[in-house]
Amino acid sequence: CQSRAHSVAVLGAPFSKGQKRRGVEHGPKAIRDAGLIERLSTLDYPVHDFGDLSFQHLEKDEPFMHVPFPRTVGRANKLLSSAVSSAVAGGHTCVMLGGDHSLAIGSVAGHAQQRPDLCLIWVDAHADVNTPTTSPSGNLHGQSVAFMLKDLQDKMPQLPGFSWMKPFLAARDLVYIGLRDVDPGEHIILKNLGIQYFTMKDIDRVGIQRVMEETLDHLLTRKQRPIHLSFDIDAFDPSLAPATGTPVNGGLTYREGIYITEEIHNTGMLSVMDLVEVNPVLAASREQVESTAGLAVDVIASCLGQTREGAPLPFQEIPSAK
Ligand code: B3U
Ligand code: MN
Ligand code: MN
Repeated sequence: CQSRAHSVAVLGAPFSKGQKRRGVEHGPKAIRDAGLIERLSTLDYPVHDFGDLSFQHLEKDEPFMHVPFPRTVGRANKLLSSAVSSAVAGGHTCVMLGGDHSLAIGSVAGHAQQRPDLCLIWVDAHADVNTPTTSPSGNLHGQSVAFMLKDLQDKMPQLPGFSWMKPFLAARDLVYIGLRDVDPGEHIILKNLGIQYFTMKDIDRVGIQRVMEETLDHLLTRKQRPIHLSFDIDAFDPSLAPATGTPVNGGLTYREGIYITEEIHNTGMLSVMDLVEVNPVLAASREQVESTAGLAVDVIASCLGQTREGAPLPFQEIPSAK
């Protein structure tokens, strides 16, 4: 299938100012330490590790309303969007390692610069679609999608740091999977815009197989087009992914998570993915860091073609006895 022909670019984004807890900037290192590059090199395409971006620290960055660090977040995302745009233009399938989920603003925007017809699959306990006005926390990692949606344009104030971008995504080109902690303002947005979403309750009711069938039908039936997968590790149950900033009980099982990524790989249309919100500092132990980061590696490898059935490489046929 199509994504096999591509090379993979890995891009680290050690950034945490989309929320107030420290540690999520160490996500890229934790995921690399869990063996990401080695694992991807067992799959059958070239892997280019582009290293980590370095984000500037801004001395003066007053809150906008109750939104902290708007200029810092805006500038980091501007930098990330150019990096993702270049990687996609260079013919790579791009893997962005966060960092907090505000980074999806730059990642999806940079992807859209090259592939304006992309669609977005958002796997998360949270909808991250608050506007600065509806947000209970003010944190920008809970508002990423609101910056992207054309349909929310008239509800978004102009934040300092974000003049480089314009909303580019239609509500019908987005599907959520795994929701279980949605704020009241977000719920109204999901309903008013008619966004397709599957909560954990939907997964309980119809099963992950049907959820994926409906997700891909919704996004790909009319035409084949590039997929952006934005995967927040807190979509998983906290028993599997404890090292994250805002764990919510009742999340995806390991098998549900991997089923999602296997099905996305099978479309052959995955173009960019984000793996965000791994926070090694918030873990209670080393084991928790390793299990959360190891899970992130499994998710990424599965998106890129690692199968539970077993990959055919390095054998094309059964080796003879001698
Ligand atoms: N919806 C809440 C909480 C939250 C969103 N994303 C995360 N937490 N990780 C908010 O702050 O907008
Ligand atoms: Mn998120
Ligand atoms: Mn989340």
